[in-house]
Amino acid sequence: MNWEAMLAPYAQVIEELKVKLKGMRSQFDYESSHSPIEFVTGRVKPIPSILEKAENRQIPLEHVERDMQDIAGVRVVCQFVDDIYTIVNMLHTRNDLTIVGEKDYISEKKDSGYRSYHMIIEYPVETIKGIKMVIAEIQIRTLAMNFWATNEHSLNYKYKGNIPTEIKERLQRAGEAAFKLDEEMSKIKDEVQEARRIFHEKNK
Ligand code: 0O2
Repeated sequence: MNWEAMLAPYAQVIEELKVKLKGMRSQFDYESSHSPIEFVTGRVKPIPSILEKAENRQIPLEHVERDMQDIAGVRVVCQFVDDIYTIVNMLHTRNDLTIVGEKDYISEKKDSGYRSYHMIIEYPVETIKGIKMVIAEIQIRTLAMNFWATNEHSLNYKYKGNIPTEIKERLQRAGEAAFKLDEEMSKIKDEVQEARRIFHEKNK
């Protein structure tokens, strides 16, 4: 399999989605209104991770493009939980992508304690051979959820998926604390937004 050639359209999708999402962010800034997007990142899944996931989930390599939905991954990080649903609703109205799946791991967290909103989209990308429909995953989460998930991901990597029970329990507690932080911040959201707006206006 020529992985580089196969993955090239995925890299293009990520770049295009990043430009569009960052564009949304700038539009909110120009209007001096609260942006539901704090920052956007993206990555093409590294080839060793694709191979490992394919093996774990028993996906034949010829079906990887069809069955592995996070080869192209874009992450949108927000300040507040409400912002996540604002972005979800905005993505639903777009004509340049089709939403083919959604998982709300916020209202129902994963057993690990993971919280995030996942959207699986189909996105048409122009290649030298014509239009290719590429599947990508958009993860939308708050800063607090992102902090938790990044640390848990590192620990999972370190312990090869078998995090010791004591650390797992700490992670569960940290996950609940992160959720509580999101809840408390939501309650003072208007105050925080007003403060940011004043700061923004002053520094224009
Ligand atoms: P990477 O690139 O290193 O992050 P599915 O289980 O397939 O039906 P799901 O849960 O949407 O549906 O997909 P999957 O494959 O379990 O997870 C996709 C991605 O979501 C993961 O990518 C992670 O980025 C994130 N994720 C899911 N569950 C967890 C979790 O418990 N903890 C953390 N930290 N992240 C999670 P990968 O494959 O881990 O690769």
